[in-house]
Amino acid sequence: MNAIDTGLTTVRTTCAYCGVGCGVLATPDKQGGAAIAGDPDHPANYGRLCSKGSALGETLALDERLLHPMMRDASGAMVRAGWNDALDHVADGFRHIVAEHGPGAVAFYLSGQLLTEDYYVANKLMKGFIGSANVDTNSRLCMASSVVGHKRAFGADTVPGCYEDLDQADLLVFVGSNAAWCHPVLYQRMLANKQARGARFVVIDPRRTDTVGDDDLFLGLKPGTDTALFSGLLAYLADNGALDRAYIAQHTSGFDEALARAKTIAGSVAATARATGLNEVDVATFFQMFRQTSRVVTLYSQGVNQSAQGTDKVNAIINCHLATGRIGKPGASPFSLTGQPNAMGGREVGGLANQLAAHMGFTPSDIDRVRRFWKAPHIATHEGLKAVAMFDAIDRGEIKALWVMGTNPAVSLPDADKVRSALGKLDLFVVSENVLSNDTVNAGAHVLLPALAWGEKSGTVTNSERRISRQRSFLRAPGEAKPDWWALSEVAKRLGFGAGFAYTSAAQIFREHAMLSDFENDGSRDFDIGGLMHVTDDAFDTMAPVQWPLRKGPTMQQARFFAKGRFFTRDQRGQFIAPEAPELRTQVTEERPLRLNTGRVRDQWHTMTRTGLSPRLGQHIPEPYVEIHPDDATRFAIADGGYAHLTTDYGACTLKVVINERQQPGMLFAPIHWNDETAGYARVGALVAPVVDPYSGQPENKATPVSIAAVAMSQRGFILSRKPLALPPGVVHARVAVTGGVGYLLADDAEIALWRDWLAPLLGDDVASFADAGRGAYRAVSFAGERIALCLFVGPADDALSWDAVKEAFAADALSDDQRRMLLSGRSADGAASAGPIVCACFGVGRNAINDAIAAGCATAGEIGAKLKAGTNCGSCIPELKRLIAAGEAEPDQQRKVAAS
Ligand SMILES: Nc1nc2c(c(=O)[nH]1)N[C@H]1C(S)=C(S)[C@@H](COP(=O)(O)OP(=O)(O)OC[C@H]3O[C@@H](n4cnc5c(=O)[nH]c(N)nc54)[C@H](O)[C@@H]3O)O[C@H]1N2
Ligand SMILES: Nc1nc2c(c(=O)[nH]1)N[C@H]1C(S)=C(S)[C@@H](COP(=O)(O)OP(=O)(O)OC[C@H]3O[C@@H](n4cnc5c(=O)[nH]c(N)nc54)[C@H](O)[C@@H]3O)O[C@H]1N2
Ligand code: SF4
Ligand SMILES: [Mo]
Repeated sequence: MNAIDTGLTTVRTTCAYCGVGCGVLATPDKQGGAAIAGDPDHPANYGRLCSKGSALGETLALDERLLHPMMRDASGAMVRAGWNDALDHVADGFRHIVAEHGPGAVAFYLSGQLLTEDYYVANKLMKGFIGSANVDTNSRLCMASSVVGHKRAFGADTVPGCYEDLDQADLLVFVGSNAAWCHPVLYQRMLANKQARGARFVVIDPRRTDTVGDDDLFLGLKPGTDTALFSGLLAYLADNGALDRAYIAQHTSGFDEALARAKTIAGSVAATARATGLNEVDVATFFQMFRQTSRVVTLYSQGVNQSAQGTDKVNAIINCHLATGRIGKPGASPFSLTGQPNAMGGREVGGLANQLAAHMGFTPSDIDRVRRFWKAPHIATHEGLKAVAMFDAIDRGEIKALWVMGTNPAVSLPDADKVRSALGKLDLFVVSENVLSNDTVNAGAHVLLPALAWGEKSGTVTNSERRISRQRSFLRAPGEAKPDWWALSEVAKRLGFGAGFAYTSAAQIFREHAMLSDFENDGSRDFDIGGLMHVTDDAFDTMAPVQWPLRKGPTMQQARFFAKGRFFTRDQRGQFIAPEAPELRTQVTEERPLRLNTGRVRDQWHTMTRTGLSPRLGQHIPEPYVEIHPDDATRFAIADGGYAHLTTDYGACTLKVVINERQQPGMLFAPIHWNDETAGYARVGALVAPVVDPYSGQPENKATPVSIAAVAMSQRGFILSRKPLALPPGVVHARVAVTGGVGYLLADDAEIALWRDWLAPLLGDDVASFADAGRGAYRAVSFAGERIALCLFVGPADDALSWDAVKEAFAADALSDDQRRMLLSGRSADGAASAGPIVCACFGVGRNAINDAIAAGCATAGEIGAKLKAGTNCGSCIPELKRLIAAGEAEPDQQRKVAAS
C-alpha cells in the first residue's frame, strides 16, 4: 500500500539524514513515491546529494509503517486503538504516576531526528508543566561532549564557524570523523577545495577509513589519546612562537594553566608520540603543518565526542584554536560536525536534561525567565537524568513512565540488553514511531502512537553550521499518523495544561520558540532568532534557509563568532581548559584482550528503519561484520570471510569477519546498524560498556574490552521472499532489501533437514528443488504464476553461491524459459558474471566490474567513471575506487580481500 500524494509539484525540503542538512527537491509521483534530487539553491549542498539522500525515494513505502495508535489489551496483545483512547491512557498514566511518586518518576527520551517544533513542545511540557527535567535525547550519545566543551570554552553552545570555512581553509584536520562516509556532501566540498586550492587533509583516527586519501597525513593514534595529541600541539605552538599573543591577552583567560597542564601531558614531540602510539615524524609533520597554516579548520565528530574523556578532547582541540586566534575567521575554526538532521535544533530548544530552552541553563535567573515566558506552573528547578543514568533509574524502578519519541534505545544505548530489560519494567511505556516494529517497540511498549515521517511532517531543522531549513511535506499523512507536536499537545491538554499547548500549526510553535530566544536576551545569549518571531504562516511556508543568530531589528545573519572575542562567558573571554591526561576507564585483560570500536557504514543510517528499506543501499555492505587486523586474526585463529563470536562483559554477537590492515592491531571495528529486526546476533550496542564522560554523560562507544573467537558455520545460503519471514532460531542472518521483496543472507552449522522442514509449509504447489545430501546442498524455488514467490539456497560454506543471478530472476515479473531452466544452478541465463558487491550505489556498479576495468587499464577514479559511470554522481565511492586501483597495482589477486569493506 502506498500513500496518496497531495498532488503538488516539486517541493523544496531538507534531507532526513545527516547534519550536513542538504536541500532536497521532492517531486511526488502521485503513487505515494517521489523523485528526489538535490536542491541547487541550498547553501549546504548546491544540488549535490550522497547515496543515502539520493535513495530517499526508496524509503517511502508504507508496508512497515505504524499507521494507527495501538495499545495492549487484557491478554497482553497489541491491538489497534483510537487516538482518543490512546491519548487518555497516556495522560492518565502520567498523571497517576506523578501524583503518587512525584515528577521525577516520569521521563521523555527524544531524538535529533524530531523537528524543532516537536522538540520544543516536548521540552516545554516536561520541564515547564509536568515539572521534571527528565527529558533527554539520543543527542546525549552524539553531541553532548561538544555541547559541554563549547559551554566551557565559549560560555555557550556555539559553533563558531560555517561551511564556507571548509571551502576556504588550507588545512583540514579530521579528528575522529569519517566524513567521507558520514558527511559525504561536505566531504566532497572539502575535496573540491583540495583539488582547486590545494588544501591539505590530516586524518586522526585509530583506523584507516575512506576519509584518508593517498596524499593525506594519516595519524592512526591509540584510541582515546587525542587529548595528548592536542596537548602536545599546544606545547609545540607555544615553544615555536606560533601563538597569537594579542588574541590570548585581549580575549581569553586560563592560558597559562592550560599550557602548564598540556606540558605535563605531552610536552614534546617525543612525549606526544609516546602518549599516542604515533611515530615522531608523523607527529612533527602534523605540528608543523598546523603551525604554518593560519587557515585551519579542525573538524571533529564521534571519535572525539563518544569518549570517556570526550569533553576534554573537545577542549584540547579548542585550546589550540584559541591560542592561535584561529577562530571565527574565514577558513579558520574548530568545527563540530553534527550527526543528525536536527542535532542542533534539539540543543536550541533544550532537549538535553541539563539544559533549559533557548540555550538557557538551570541558573536561578534562567529558570525564572523561562517560567515567566511559559507561564509555567511547575518549572523544573534542577537538571534531570542523562540518558545512561535515566535508563539505570528505569531499571531500578525509580522512573516508572517513559515516552520514547524518534529513537531506538534498545539498539543504540550502551549495554543494550540491560536497556531492553529495563524497558520491560516500566508501568507505562509509550513509543511514538514511524514503524510498526523495531527493537524498542518490541521491548514491551504499552502504547504506540503513529508519527508523521519524513515527507509527511513539516517544520524546521538546524544543520551543523547553525542554518535553519524547512522540512516540508510532499505526501499526505498516511493512516492516522499525526505530527509528534500534536500528540504531545493533546496529552498536555488532558493533563490540564490546555492554555499553554493550544497549537494548531508548526508555524505557531516556531514563532513562540523564536520569541523565547529573543526574550530578555539583549545579546547575552548566542541563540537568538528574534528576527523570525513574527514570521507569518505564508512566510514560514516559503522560508529560505537562514543561519542564526538572526536578532530582531535590521541585523544580518551571522556566519561566524569570536574572531573579535565577545564570548558568552561572564567576562566575555574565551576560556582555556586544562584537560585531564588521557586514560581509558576500561582495561583490556587476558580474558578481554582487544578493544571494540563501533561506528557507521556509508549506505546505512543508524538502526536501518529507513535505509534498510532501500535495495540500492542494501548492496554496498549487505551484512554486519567485524573488522580485524591480520596479526590479531592469526593470534586468535580467525579466518577472513568466516564468522566470529565477540564477547564483552555486557553481551555477545556473532559477526562475519573482514581481515585487513586498515584496522590497528589490538582493535576490532563493528558497525552499529544491524539489530534484532534486521539480523540475528548482531546488535552491537549490547556489547558496549556503559562508561560515560564525567562532564557530558556521553557514553564511550568506541573502546570496550572484548574477546573474539572463531565460530564454525558449515552452511551458507540465502532466502528471497516477497514478505519478511520468521527464520528458525539460532541462524545467523542479515535481512537485506531487494527489488520485489526481502532477502536474507544465512549462515549456520545445522543439517539441511533444518531448512527443508522449515521451508516445507511455506512452499506453494509449483516448486522446483534440488538436494544433494552428501554435499549438504539444498535449493528450492516456489513459483506464483510467472514469478518467484519464495526461494531458498543453502550449501556448504566453502562453496557458497552468490545470489546475484537469483536476485535478478526474483526481481522479474515474468521469468524467461532460460531463466527458469538456469535458476537452480544459481547462475544467470546469459552467463554474465556476478557483479560482486555494489561499490557505486548511484549507478549500481559492482566490485567485479570495477576490478575488470582496472585490469583492462583504468588507472584513475576518473577513468573508471568514464568507462562505468561509477563515482560520477555523489562521489561517495571514489575513495573505494582509489583503494581498488591501489590494490590492483599491488597484487591483482588480492583485490577482493584488501577492498573488503
Ligand atoms: N552513513 C551514515 N552517515 C551518518 C550516520 C549514519 O548512521 N550513517 N549517522 C549520523 C550521525 S547521528 C552521526 S553522530 C555522525 C557520526 O559521524 P562520525 O563520527 O564520522 O562516524 P563514526 O563512524 O561513529 O566515528 C568516526 C570515527 O571515530 C573513530 N574513532 C574511534 N575512537 C577514536 C579515538 O579515540 N580517537 C579518534 N580520533 N577517532 C576515534 C572511528 O574509528 C571512526 O572512524 O554520522 C552521521 N552520518
Ligand atoms: N555503539 C554505538 N552506539 C551508538 C553510536 C555509535 O557510534 N556506537 N552512535 C550513537 C549516535 S551518535 C546516535 S545519533 C544514535 C542513533 O540511534 P537511534 O536514534 O536509536 O537510531 P535511529 O535508527 O535513527 O532511530 C530513530 C527511530 O525514530 C523513528 N523516527 C524517525 N523519524 C521520526 C519522527 O519524526 N517521529 C517519530 N516519532 N519517530 C521517528 C525511526 O523509525 C527509528 O525507529 O546511536 C548512538 N549509539
Ligand atoms: S550528506 Fe547525504 S545524508 Fe547528509 S544531508 Fe546530505 S544527502 Fe543527506
Ligand atoms: Mo549521532
